[in-house]
Amino acid sequence: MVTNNVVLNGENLILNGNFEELFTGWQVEGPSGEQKIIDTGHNKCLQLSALGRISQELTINPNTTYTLNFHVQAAYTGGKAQISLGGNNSGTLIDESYNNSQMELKTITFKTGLNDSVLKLSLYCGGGEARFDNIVLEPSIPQITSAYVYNGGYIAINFNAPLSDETTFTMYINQEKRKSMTFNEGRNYWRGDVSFWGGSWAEAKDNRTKFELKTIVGNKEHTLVEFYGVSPL
Ligand SMILES: [Ca+2]
Repeated sequence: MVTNNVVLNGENLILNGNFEELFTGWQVEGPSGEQKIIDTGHNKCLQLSALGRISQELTINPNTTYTLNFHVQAAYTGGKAQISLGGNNSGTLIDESYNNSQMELKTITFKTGLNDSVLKLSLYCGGGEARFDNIVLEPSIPQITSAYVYNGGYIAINFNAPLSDETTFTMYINQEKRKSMTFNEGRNYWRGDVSFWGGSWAEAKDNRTKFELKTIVGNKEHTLVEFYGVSPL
């Protein structure tokens, strides 16, 4: 067995979630001066005063589980940093507040509604001053721990956790789109003949053959893993 796969990093759906490009990608709401970017020289973060609010709208898939990671801080005692997520059809999905006085990493996992196609993320302040940084939104697709060819014609794909949602994957072989398969919620691996993905045994046995497993993230296709054909020993 040869594991020659390259697992790629997830893709952040948020534009400029680390505020290194100031307010690029964000809609600034509320009175001016209530929202600013603090620059420590090697990192920039968002600071909101009581009436400050910024938001970003994103294309998302309906009925899909997403994970939002972010750093947050309520800079003064009694202050609150707030984050809300709304679907264009289902309305408010999440509205959370945080009062930790130091920057901390937080995670929210949520599912979009059946008829949602746009998600609005809002950051605001419920008193004192709220700071945010490193906002990352990704679909909750479990990481692929390995993907490879074995016995000259079979493909194995292993996830590090069961799928949160029914998810469609598409295989590209040598840059050519071949076949898609939809995996059920709860599945955490796949094994089968390369032909299920539209490939041949000759391709699977050739170590120049490049396999790329992709899925739709937001509104574009994203490569989850790359691996190559393997000559049987
Ligand atoms: Ca930053």
